[in-house]
Amino acid sequence: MLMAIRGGKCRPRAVRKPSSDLVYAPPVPFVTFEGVEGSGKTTQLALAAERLRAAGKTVRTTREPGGTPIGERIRAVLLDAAHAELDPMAEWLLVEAARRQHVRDVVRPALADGAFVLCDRFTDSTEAYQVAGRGLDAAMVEGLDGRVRGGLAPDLTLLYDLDPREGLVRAQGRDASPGRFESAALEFHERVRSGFLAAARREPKRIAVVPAQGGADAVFALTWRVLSERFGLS
Ligand code: ATM
Repeated sequence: MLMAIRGGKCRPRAVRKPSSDLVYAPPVPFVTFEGVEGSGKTTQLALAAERLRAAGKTVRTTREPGGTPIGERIRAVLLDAAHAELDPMAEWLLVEAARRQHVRDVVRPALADGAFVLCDRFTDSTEAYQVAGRGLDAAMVEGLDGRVRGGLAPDLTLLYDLDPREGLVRAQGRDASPGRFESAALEFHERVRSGFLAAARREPKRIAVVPAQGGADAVFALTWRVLSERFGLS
């Protein structure tokens, strides 16, 4: 039987498709990188990919929203600061549309090919941004999101935790013009951070909270410690 690595142990990973038939996914990890704006998760993902490749792993990096030609177009709509009037439910449905395409066209095929898949944001961002941040109904979001993912869940999530005030200063230094999420009020970003931390409290085995205040190298030492312990790498 094919096995998946989770919580340091090998267990079968059963994936329930919407049609309710069970398939077994290959024994390779699906790792997601989460955090508030400016938390440094994208840099950590790139460093992790480099280190894993140096260790001989096949690695596929990707992101949400995005990762497919359709998803990248949806991303542009979502991030455009000119779209200030975008309705919260419309925003969520765009996120889910991009995710559906991404899971089908990128994540599942890469896992099937035996690649280590590193994804910049995934379903925890929906809980943080759309539920905690925008105030959408948690059960509604969870229900559709589960269908969209077809039951696919990360084996490990690295959550880079940072005070959003610091993150927004970092992001302003990085981006020429602020995007639609970056332009939201500080209180919104504080709710997003609380949403991420609530998910981490609920799922401590899957979500590793990494303090993100330090420089990229210092934070990467923590990233690598989590990855190497979880997946038995040296
Ligand atoms: P990043 O480049 O920071 O990952 O920005 C993508 C944005 O997409 C992010 N904005 N900020 N800050 C949050 C947003 N997003 C959601 O609102 N819900 C989601 O489910 C995902 C995956 C992303």
